[in-house]
Amino acid sequence: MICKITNKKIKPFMSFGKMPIANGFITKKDFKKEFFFKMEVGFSKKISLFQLNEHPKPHQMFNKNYPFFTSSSKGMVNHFKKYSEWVKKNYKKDLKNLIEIGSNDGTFLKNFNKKKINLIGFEPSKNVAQISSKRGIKTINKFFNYKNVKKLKNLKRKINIITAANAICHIPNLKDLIRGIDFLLADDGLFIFEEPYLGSMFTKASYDQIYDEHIFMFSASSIKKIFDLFNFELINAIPQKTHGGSMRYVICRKGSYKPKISLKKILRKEKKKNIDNIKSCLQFKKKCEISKKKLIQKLENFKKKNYKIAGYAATSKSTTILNYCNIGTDFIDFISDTTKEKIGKFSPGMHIPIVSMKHFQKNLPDRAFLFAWNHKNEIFKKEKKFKKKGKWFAHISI
Ligand code: DWN
Ligand code: SAH
Repeated sequence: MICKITNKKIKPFMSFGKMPIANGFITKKDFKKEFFFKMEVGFSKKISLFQLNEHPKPHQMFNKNYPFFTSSSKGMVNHFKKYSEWVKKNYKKDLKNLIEIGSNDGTFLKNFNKKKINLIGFEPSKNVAQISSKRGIKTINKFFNYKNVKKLKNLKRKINIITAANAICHIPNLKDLIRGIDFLLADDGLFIFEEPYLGSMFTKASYDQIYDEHIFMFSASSIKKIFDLFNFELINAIPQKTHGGSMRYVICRKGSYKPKISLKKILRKEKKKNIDNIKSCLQFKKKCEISKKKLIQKLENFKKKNYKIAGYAATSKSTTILNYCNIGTDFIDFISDTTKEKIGKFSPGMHIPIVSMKHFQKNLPDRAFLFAWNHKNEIFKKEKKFKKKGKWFAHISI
């Protein structure tokens, strides 16, 4: 495989096998034409970058039927309110122009005053972009890439803040993304984004963060090394609790702001924990293999006891767990979810029926696989009735 930044050859260190589109919820008539790719991961030593080898083309994942909506979790709606407040508080200059990459249904942008700030969302998935437009947010239904960005000639070097959340790791051509940022960002502008954190994935062995959309798993070390190559600079990294452990990164043009002292601490910690080198990847690989064996044993035990098992929340992450561990309807009767676009369809690859939350509540199982373990507080609060009958479990400790 080839590193997507350095173009150097790297050897994949692990394969998760054949994978479908993580958000490719499917109807029976389409089973035969389902798309699969080989999901292998590699690590670029030079820039400490954890990345997928093969992946589907962006429009195969992000199109008019993208079934993930940021507003599907109350916790995330609250988080984006706080994130917007942090941005407003931490940008000490006059905020005139702000662009969000991967703005989805507008959950983040709606927190800003559009009368005072020129707000623009870039969102290639048409159905979610339409929701954001209906909320009155200027949304460009296109991929953020240099070709599309350079059409915004009047905004050249005028954008004070470019933000993103859980979107930059979805963009395979990072060099092109940075070219777009370079075109738009004001001289003293900031590029602020948060992404699932490689360090958290390693600690928890939450390998389900790896799927087609997540081309990269970033760390502060990798982000620093990547942006250094393009005359930009990482000046801050702030850990976040979202999505099971994320990191917020702040980037500026080289030399335009002073890096925070706390950043040094994070980089040192990553070095100490080998997050900046392949050693941690090899440990992670072992952890994944053990986790897979244990999960299958657990499910077999449940079956021996005649337990009814259901899945809770048809997350993108669940696609990796189910396909890597080869878990289908032999173990799990159904997966319940709140998203109407997923209900009535089948899970990608393993074809487990997706049902409503009402179905879950009427057919409480003995054991429920919490696929949205990252939203556990929100879910446990809602599902007190289930707790009286059954127990939650997951592939990681929850
Ligand atoms: O990076 C990404 C993150 C931000 O969101 C995307 N690539 C895709 C998506 O990942 P995910 O599907 O793993 O996201 P969540 O937020 O862990 O799960 C969302 C799913 O969970 C939705 O289908 C809704 C469902 N859900 C539910 O059924 N009941 C969620 C909550 C909170 C609930 O109470
Ligand atoms: N920011 C939201 C959505 C994350 S899901 C949140 O944190 O909840 C990833 C989003 O990025 C999807 O809505 C997808 O359509 C979008 N996306 C993927 N590639 C993109 C690109 N090149 N430019 C802009 N958005 C992109």
